[in-house]
Formats: sequence, structure tokens, C-alpha cells
Amino acid sequence: MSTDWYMDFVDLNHHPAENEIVCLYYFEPARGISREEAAGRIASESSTGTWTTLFTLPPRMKDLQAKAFEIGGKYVKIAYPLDLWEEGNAVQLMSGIAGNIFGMKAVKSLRLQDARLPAAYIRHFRGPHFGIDGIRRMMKVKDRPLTGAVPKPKIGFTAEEHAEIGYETWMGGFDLVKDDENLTSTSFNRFEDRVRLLAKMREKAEKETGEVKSALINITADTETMKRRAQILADYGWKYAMIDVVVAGTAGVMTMRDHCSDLGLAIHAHRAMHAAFNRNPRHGISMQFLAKLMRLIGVSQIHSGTAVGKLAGTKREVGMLAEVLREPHTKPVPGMLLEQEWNGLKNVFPVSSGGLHPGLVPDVLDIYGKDIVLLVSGGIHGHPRGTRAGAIAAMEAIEAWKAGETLEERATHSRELREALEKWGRHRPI
Ligand code: CAP
Ligand code: MG
Repeated sequence: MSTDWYMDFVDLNHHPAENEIVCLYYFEPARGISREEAAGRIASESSTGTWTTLFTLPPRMKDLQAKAFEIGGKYVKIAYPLDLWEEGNAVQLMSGIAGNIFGMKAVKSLRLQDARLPAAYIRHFRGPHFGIDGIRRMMKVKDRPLTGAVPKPKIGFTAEEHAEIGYETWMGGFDLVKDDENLTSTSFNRFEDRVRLLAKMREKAEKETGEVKSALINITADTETMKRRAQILADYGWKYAMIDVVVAGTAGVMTMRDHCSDLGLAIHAHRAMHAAFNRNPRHGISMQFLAKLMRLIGVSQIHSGTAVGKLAGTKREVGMLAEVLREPHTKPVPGMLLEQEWNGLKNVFPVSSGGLHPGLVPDVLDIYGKDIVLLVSGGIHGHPRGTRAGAIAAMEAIEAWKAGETLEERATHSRELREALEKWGRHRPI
């Protein structure tokens, strides 16, 4: 007599209902486990199954079973009845489709590639407060990437020094001054001091340039502290709050989405720690799923890579992330992406950052186009004549790309760009 019922969760004739959540997994069965059984175990463990047959099983529970309905090569698609999922609770979704299953001995490797979210599920989420158009209106930047920089080294400056560097960054033409992912409130740079001193410099820079300037100030902490910090940002007229969304957690980001929205703050999502689970192509959770989750919850900007800078992420992945974040409807990519209709949920600015300098700006814009937030940090502070010259060089590189000029042509009438090219050329840091 069989002691398990995993194959009850495999139905290759199942056609997912419109309101079912469908997940795409990469999987490798453990030795001695067939692909069909491994697929059934994934569907079972992430829905209503367990390792043994049971004494009682109410017949209606059959309607809640997930079904592995497509097994091709190293990929399986699993359909989940909508009733399994609490309305508006993305945290519970993660516990289901990205929970115990990663630890099952029956699979050697498992990676959640994507999930198709039906309208019946999405409708319980408010999504991004602003959207790309809303951010552009807020920052009064119409036809170029938004630009920003992190004071570097990433932590160590006093609040006064931080504010000074911020002023130089804004005076070089950049829109945003960003905290680094591990800067929150330290003995030498208290959050409140940084907020206050940067605000003074912002007013000075806005008066002198006539442009809108803002900052991505990091509120990451426990949720109650994040709420307090968001209020302080709003009190000082800031337009954003930055959250390290992976370490803050899906629950923290969900709470802060509504709190920041009520304060009129856009959330800039840093993704520090994502590479702990999405760098291995055979195990973990894809960046395209993390990007989708954050759009669903409602951040306004999220880091999505450069393909040419110092951090992992291929051109193909970066292109896919841009589509997941910006488009109203995502087309399927075999093994990587499921088709996704967003039903009007606003879009999200991809953020390209990491090892960039003026010499790499055209490469990044060739991949993304202009609808990105471009962060060039070490790549301006390392300029031979300092931050302001570095920012000017990066802005010149953007204008060259827009005008279809080569950087070298542009550099003939931009000393700052010429000096940046003399230092870094087209160097791709690793
Ligand atoms: C970039 C950065 C960002 C990374 C994050 C850093 O600084 O501030 O955190 O871009 O990676 O700390 O490395 P540089 P991603 O511009 O000086 O490299 O954007 O891939 O999430
Ligand atoms: Mg950083």
C-alpha cells in the first residue's frame, strides 16, 4: 500500500483557470526520484499535500490541490487555486510558493523563476503610488534618465561631510543623492542630522540651479522606526524614502508602502542581499520574481543591474527586468518569464547602478533606453577634479547618447568628460 500521494498533484491534462496563480520552477530531482514525482512533491508541499497519506481528507480539499501541469526538461509549471491565497497578503504568497519546497530532499536544486499573478489576485494590491510618469512629474525630469550618486566610500562620512558631497553632486547636475545600503543612523552620521543638513543643501542647490533636487535617504530598520523616519523625511520636504527591501522583508515593505504613500513619499528599493538567492541559476529565487513582487507591493524604483558594471547580471536579465518593471503586459520567455498582464497597475523605474562611470553610460542606455534611474557613484567621486566635475561628465555622456554623438566627439568640447575618459576610458570594473 502506497504511503504517499504525490502523484495526485500531477495532472498533465490540467489547463490553468484564468484566476489560478501559475509558477514556473527550474528543478533537478534527487537521485532515484522521477521528474514527475519531484514535480508532484513540489506542488504537494507548496499547497495541500504532505509526506504521508492521511486518515481523513475532506473531499472538498481536492479543489485546493496545486497541479503540476507542464513538465518540460528542467522546468515545471504548477497551477495554484486562488482560494489557497489570502487576499492582499504577499507575505503568505512567499511562504507558499517560495517556502519549504527549497529544502525538500526530493529535489537536488529548485529555483522559482516567475509567477503569473491573475487579475483576481492583483486587484487586492495598490501597486506603485507614482509610476514612472508620476516620478518624472515629481522631479520635473522629462526626457532623460534620472541621475543620482552615493557619497563614497559608502559609510564613514559625518552628516556634515555627507551633506557637502550631496551639494557638490547636485551642483554637477544630478537629481538625487542616495544613501548607501548599509548607511542608516550611525554615531558619526545620525539619520536626523543627515536629513536636516542635506535639506539645507538641497534648498541651496535648488535656488542656485532652479532644478528639483531630492535624495534617497535610507530608513531601513524595524518597521516602527521606519515609520518614524518616513515622517521625518516628509517633515523636511523630501520626496523619497529608501528601503533595503530584501533585508526589511516583504512584510516591512508592505507596511511601508501605504505609510509612505500617505506621506507622499516614493519608495526607492535597494535590493542588497538579493544575490544570496538569485545568483545561482539552479537554486533560489530569480530577480525577475523579486522585481515582480516589489511592483505588486508598490515600490517606485528598484535596482535592476547594469550588465556592464561590477555586479552580476547579464544583458538578457537586465532587459527582462526592465520589461517586468516598466511594461503594462509582459511577454513570456521560455524557462525565465511567464506572460503577465498588470491590469493597469502602475510601473516602476528600473535603477541601474554598480561600477558605472561616464565611459559606460552609453552602454547602459543602449540596453535600457532613457526610462531609468542612473546611479553613478564611485564613477563621479573618483573623477580627477572631484564630484561636481564627475557629475558634469556623466551628464555630458547622457547628452551625447541622446544626441547620437560618440563620447569622444562630446569630449572635444567637455573638459570634464575628456578627463573622465582619460581616467577610465570604457573600463568595465569587476
Ligand atoms: C554602487 C552601490 C550600489 C550597487 C548595488 C554599491 O556604487 O552603491 O549599492 O549598485 O548593486 O554600494 O556598490 P558604485 P545593484 O556606483 O560606486 O559602484 O544596483 O546591482 O543592486
Ligand atoms: Mg551601494
